[in-house]
Amino acid sequence: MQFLEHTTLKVNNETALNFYKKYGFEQKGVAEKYYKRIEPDNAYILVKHIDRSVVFAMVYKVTYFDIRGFGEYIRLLLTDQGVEFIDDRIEREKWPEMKSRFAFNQVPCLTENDVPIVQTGAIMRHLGRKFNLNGSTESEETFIDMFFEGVRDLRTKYSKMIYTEYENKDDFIKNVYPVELAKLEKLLKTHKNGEQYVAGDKVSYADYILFEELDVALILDPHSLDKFSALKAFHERWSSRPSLKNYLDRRNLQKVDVNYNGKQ
Ligand SMILES: N[C@@H](CCC(=O)N[C@@H](CS)C(=O)NCC(=O)O)C(=O)O
Repeated sequence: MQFLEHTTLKVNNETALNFYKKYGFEQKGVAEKYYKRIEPDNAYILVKHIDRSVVFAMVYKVTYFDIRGFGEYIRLLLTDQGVEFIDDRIEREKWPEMKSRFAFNQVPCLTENDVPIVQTGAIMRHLGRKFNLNGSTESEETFIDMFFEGVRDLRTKYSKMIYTEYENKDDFIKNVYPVELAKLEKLLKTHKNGEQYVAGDKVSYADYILFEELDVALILDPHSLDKFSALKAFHERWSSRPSLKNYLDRRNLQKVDVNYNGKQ
């Protein structure tokens, strides 16, 4: 997409004319007797075209490990929104020497035109503001924040099990997941009966975390969504979303791990 604009100048002498030509202005004509009190009274009309898509183009880089983890919400959002980004995947061995570059010594980090942003929630909200994924009203925005944080809580419980209590996996599937997923199912249904997006009829940044965590749930237990029809249908809709298709196909092909200890 191009956002062409032009800016126009008028000058009355050759020196000024040549000066502006050096900076990309073209002479488009002469306005006769333009000046009332200046000699010469003719004005050269100069025009410069500005491609705003170049001026405003942001360069994005997502720095994270070569796993899905927290970085995946950001990758999914940018991919779905058609925003190109540098997918910077850190090699584990290089991490110890890199860590101190990041504000809290952790990733994910989104770099936007050289400005680093860390903390997953802050990154997602930032992108939500940039790409209009924050709802249309203050209450929608609050709901989206609330939903996002709720899904993060589920992830925290999941991560604790994966990294520190993997032997409790069956118990987690039987007793923790159903309780947590029931909360999300209920909340999802409060907007358009859960048949569209988290916040109703418009995609928001919370949709990406929900999709990712439902996908992670299905990897842990392919039956985890059987009793949650709204969540299951949501996951199916997002799995076949055209804007994500290539990305998801590639991810499946490459068998990218969900967690860095290889358990899932
Ligand atoms: N509160 C942070 C936590 C980030 C975090 O825990 N990052 C982990 C990977 S998921 C990390 O950088 N681990 C490496 C380390 O701590 O050295 C967020 O939400 O982004």
